[in-house]
Amino acid sequence: EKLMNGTIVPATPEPLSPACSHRLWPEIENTVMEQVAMAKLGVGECGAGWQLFAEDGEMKMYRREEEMNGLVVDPLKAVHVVKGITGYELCHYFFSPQYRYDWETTLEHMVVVETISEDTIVFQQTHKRIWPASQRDAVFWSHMRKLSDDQDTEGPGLWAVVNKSTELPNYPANAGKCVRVYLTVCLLCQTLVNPPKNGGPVTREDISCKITYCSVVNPGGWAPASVLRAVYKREYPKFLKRFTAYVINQTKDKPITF
Ligand code: 16C
Repeated sequence: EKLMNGTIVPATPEPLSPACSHRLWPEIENTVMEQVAMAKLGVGECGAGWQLFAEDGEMKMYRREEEMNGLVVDPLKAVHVVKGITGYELCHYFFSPQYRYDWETTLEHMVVVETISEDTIVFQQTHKRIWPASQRDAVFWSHMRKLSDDQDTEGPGLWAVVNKSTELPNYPANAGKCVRVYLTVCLLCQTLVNPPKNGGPVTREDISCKITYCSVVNPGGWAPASVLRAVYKREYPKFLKRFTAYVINQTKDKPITF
């Protein structure tokens, strides 16, 4: 930028996330970069062994059977395309605590433990019990951000929410009746715009969103493998269908937010 007196000043850099001075920041930064890079890879590109286990219209869900110390930790990767909503809108409803009980059916209780900044929150959640295992809880940071889209720098870009388990002295693991689960979750959303032929304003008819949802949950303690696999085969498709339908419903009469 050239000032009136002729001085050249560099263009304003992208503002840093307000969470950048927090103790968790280096981990958040590294995890977001790693998770987004993984999410961008197609199932064919990110290692062998992905099996399709659920399909419904545009939605496809893959898992890889994996165990760690005798516990099922199968990674999940889901892709979906949904009409009428943007990546920002999906991420906003996924990230924001005030909507969580509306769409998260496995949830029993949620507490915001720390608000690090507008885009970074630490949660404690208790989930419904799966018989015959013990009830589970999770403590995780959640971070939402806009990413630059390499293919289309002028476009609405990419939005992501990354959730990752963390430790908090005030919420020790396995202290009460719950066993602590350890999760790493990434929701990556790319808005696709079909410019209207008449040159008119973009409506919800002209937009869609390509979603990638990746998740790894370590159950943290004993749970029968067959029960666990049966539960996630039912619960992940239910989550993605219900959550996307919820966002469509919430936004249908609101202006589009990119
Ligand atoms: O990503 C999702 N939700 C986010 C906001 O809540 C966040 C939470 C992830 C929760 C991860 C699962 C925690 C354990 C759940 C226990 C299962 C309860 C099922 C009750 C059925 C009556 O990232 C959307 C998450 C969608 C969750 C699908 C269910 C995944 C089950 C994975 C197996 C967990 C091991 C449980 C061992 C008993």
